[in-house]
Amino acid sequence: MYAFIHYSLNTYTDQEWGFGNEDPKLFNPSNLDCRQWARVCKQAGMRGIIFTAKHHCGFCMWPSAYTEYSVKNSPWKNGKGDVVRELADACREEGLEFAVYLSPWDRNHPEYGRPAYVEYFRNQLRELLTNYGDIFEVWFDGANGGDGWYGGANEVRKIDRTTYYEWPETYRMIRQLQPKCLIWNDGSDRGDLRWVGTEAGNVGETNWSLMPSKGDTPWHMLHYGVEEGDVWCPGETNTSIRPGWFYHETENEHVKSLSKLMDTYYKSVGRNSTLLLNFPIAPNGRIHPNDSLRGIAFNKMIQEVFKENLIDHLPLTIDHCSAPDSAANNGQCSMINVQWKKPTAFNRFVAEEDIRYGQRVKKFALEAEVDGQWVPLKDELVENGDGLTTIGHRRIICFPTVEATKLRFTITDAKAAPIIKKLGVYLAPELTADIPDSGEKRSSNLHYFFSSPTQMLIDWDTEQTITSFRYLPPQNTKDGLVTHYTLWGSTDWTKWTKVASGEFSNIVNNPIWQTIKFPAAKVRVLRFEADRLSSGTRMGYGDIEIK
Ligand code: FUL
Repeated sequence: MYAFIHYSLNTYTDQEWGFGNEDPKLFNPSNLDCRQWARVCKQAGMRGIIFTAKHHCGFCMWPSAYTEYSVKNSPWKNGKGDVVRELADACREEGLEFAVYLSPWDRNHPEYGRPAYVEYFRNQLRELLTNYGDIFEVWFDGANGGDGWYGGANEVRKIDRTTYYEWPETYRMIRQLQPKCLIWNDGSDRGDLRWVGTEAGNVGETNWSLMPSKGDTPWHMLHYGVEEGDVWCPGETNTSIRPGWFYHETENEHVKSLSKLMDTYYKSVGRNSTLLLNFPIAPNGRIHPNDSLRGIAFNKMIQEVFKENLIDHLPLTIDHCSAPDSAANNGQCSMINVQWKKPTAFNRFVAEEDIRYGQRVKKFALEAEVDGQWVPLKDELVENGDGLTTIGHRRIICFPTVEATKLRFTITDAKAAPIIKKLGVYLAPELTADIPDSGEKRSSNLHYFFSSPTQMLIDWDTEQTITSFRYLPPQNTKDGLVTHYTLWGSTDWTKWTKVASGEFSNIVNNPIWQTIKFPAAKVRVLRFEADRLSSGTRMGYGDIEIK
């Protein structure tokens, strides 16, 4: 587990994606404290921090020599500050590793889309890789919405993400400057670890650490890995402790609950993946107490669940059985048996392969002897099937508590002779008094209807004063999500006044509630227009809330 930290001008404009023309003067935290970030992350069980040195808006959190669009033109520390430096130092003081997120898409730079920008990008990366000590990972976000300020051009710039950035050249530079640094890349050239295809905090229960070295990576490859892949490219599950990546005051009560975070842990670390958990920084320059307390509680809960391995001091016996489906060992398989002196209660099973020898297990079975009867156990977090497929670096299986005298773990199919490094059996405490869930409620009892495929009308019948509009995009499809909108209000159905317009940043990858605030408007009817959709022709929605 390691932390993401999202902090930029967006923190001061309440946005998820800056357009690139936001004023650097907005960056003026009253109490910026990187030591606090590092301490919180450490107590939350994180081994390192990946920091948004530059997000899509192009604003640099370090005084880059190659642009004026940075902290050096902000009032913070009279332009003499360097957030990257302060955080790199704080990480070292706390014994954490440090890494950087550098957005390839830059909505500020005038040359974006042309070759000169690629050189600029590399120069910035060189600064980060030479001036701040060891960097454990570089994160090259593939997101690109096309439009931006681009030095005042205000236009849409399309790039070919497979060729434009000339990744092979950049990779050579990284390998030379920081040989141990991992490359995360969502673009075309395979990096050292991969996105898992969602920002919701889960990877497939079947999760191979292999990928094909070339070609496109459709969602199922990202999410499940590729059994026959030819390069080692494990999944990194990235998600935020709140709905958004950047801080929004409206989300203070929506920090993820402990059970949601544990679910994320089991579906990432417990599925052969690392977990990259984001903590946004609040405008004062600190992690908000709601997030820090929840992060620390999360780590405490993990320690609690895995505090005692119930098979630690027991002898394991190995039997051989036949596994006609298995290519390994001529159809033979191994059955590992554990026996307790008296019935023992447990609800978690952990297995780890020694991945120095690759990832081998394809399928296994788990059975417990309860009252003299063998009962099969299955992963309760998986909807279809028993979920007992790949293992890899670590696999955690969750099931309702059983009281058993014996446990049997059988590898029924493997690519080669399996090498199991560790087994564990645990009793996780019940989460009885959970912190209220971040779960967003459906609260609408509004009267709304579509006047066209891209236009929704909300009608109250009487005049209302409204100051905010919230849109929950559809949750089970990538089609019809509104990415750009205009809101019009009317009191008589004839004269329409523009209430707000703009972009719902990053809505496709992270389809969370979007909140628009505006000066009080008197309306009887509101028109929500989709100026642009993610794809498809019909606007979709999960819910609407207006106040
Ligand atoms: C996405 C970005 O567009 C978000 O803003 C965020 O940085 C997330 C980690 O990656 O693709």
